[in-house]
Amino acid sequence: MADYDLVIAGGTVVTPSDMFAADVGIAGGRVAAVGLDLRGRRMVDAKGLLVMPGGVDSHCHIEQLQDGGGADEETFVTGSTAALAGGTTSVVTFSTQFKGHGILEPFAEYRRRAAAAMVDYAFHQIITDATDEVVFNEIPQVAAAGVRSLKAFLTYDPLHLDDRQFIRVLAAARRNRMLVTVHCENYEAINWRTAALLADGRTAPKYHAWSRPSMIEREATHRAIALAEMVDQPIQVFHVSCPEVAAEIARAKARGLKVWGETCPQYFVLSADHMDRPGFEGAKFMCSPAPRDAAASEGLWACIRDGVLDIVSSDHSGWSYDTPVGKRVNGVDAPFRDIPNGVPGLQARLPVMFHEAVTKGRMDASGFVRLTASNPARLFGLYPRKGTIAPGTDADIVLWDPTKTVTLTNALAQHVIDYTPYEGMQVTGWPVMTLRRGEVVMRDGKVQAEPGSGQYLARAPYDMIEPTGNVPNGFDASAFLI
Ligand code: DUC
Ligand code: ZN
Ligand code: ZN
Repeated sequence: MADYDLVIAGGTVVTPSDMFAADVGIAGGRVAAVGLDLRGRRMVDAKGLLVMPGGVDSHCHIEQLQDGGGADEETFVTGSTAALAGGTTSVVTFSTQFKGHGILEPFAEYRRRAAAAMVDYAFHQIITDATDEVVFNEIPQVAAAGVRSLKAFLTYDPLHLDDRQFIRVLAAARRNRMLVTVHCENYEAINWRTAALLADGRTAPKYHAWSRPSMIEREATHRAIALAEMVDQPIQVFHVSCPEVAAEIARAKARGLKVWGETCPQYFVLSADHMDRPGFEGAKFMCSPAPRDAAASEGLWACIRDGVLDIVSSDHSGWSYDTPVGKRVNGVDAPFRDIPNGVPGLQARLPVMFHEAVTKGRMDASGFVRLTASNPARLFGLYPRKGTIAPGTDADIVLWDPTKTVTLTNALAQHVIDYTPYEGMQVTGWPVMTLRRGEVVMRDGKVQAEPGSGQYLARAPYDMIEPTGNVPNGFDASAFLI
């Protein structure tokens, strides 16, 4: 007799801590059993395949509203399609604030737009203007609506916060039990070098990397950590590009601070040289922080092995190469300063990282699952519902063929963006089926999911982001509404 709606039979189940031959029984959209000889009304043959938790991409920009109107090209439908095609079943994306405005209206608009998603989704709330109204009145309301992370930019016009504003965001997060994620680069240093580069006629995309060398990322990371320590507020440093930046996080961890570090596929397989392609082509690889060099990429693996960096997200950012609203929005002769930053990676994240991590023998599949699914789920309050395979968890599962070799091209990509920075890269290891809450939503590259079938993941307070209780002089300044 069949005990389950569906059984994935004969594969190798990969959890964050283990790998073993077993069947997975699914009932009511959840994992009901992991065991041997399970019988389901439907059977999926997973012989020769890895059965892994669906990816959790905790940093991706989807349908992000732009100052002055419009939104990113990547919609919640196209972004979901790309994610599911690549084996990712949950995302944490952004609700953004525009200076001079509050956060409640855009948050409602993001909730409205995201209702079309097919992946499950949560939000980080970007704060660009830490007014009294936002900090004391509105942040508590988005927290109550299930947003447990804020994002602060220490650079970028018009997003960046000065130190005073950043401290106010840290304090608001502490009062409301939220994590703060931080884009760490020094605003004034970038502007200073950019002005000099442009004055010298150095406008090509490759000078993007020259404008923001690694020490300005290191400085901002150091500062963010010091200020977070003063407030006693846990933070995650986004998109760490190189080991010298990760060293700041390692020092903080060694002192017992709640500081985590994320990196992205682009920092393993791209370098500043990619931005030196002829003409405007280098724009395809422009993101911030800028990719560094091969030694930096290799050095990131030691940071991962040592547990300093524990999450790989995509930082997917939707700018096409050839459309008027994308990288060319200011023309093909635009100086690097005026070219939108960001690379797409929602779909490519898992294949690129599996190839670099597992196929190349740097770690086993459990390590890969930790980096790309379970650690992001833990840090953002979604675990164990997301990020592992065990009785009671959502049946978000990717069946992965570790022997399948594929050449990445934009023709294979299902995002709306018209290029991939990984064009021509050969990877071994490929998602062949994705299940989201027990439903087969991708088979052999074909995504079949109803728009609107994704669920909003409201997050409740969780232990990992509780403050430590250590404040300078035992005086908790964050308790004061200042
Ligand atoms: N950097 C970011 O911080 N966000 C999106 C794109 C990028 O390159
Ligand atoms: Zn960023
Ligand atoms: Zn980003």
